[in-house]
Amino acid sequence: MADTNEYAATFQLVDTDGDGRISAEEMQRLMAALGLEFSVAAALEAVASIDRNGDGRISLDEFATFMSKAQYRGRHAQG
Ligand SMILES: [Ca+2]
Ligand SMILES: [Ca+2]
Repeated sequence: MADTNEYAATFQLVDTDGDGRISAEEMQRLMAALGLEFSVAAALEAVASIDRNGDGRISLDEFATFMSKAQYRGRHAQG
């Protein structure tokens, strides 16, 4: 089980309108903040890859699941 508390602060930074869901627009803004240029299509694709219930937005739960998997992969990719 992913620990949602661990990712809540990050999630809230990304969820700029505070509706509890990360939209493709917010994903695009996050990538821009990270210095990456994402087209709307790429942002939609990124959201779709993290979205699990098919509502087209990322909930905290979905975000935490994605982040914990990403960290797991990252840790094991090193070396
Ligand atoms: Ca939002
Ligand atoms: Ca969703």
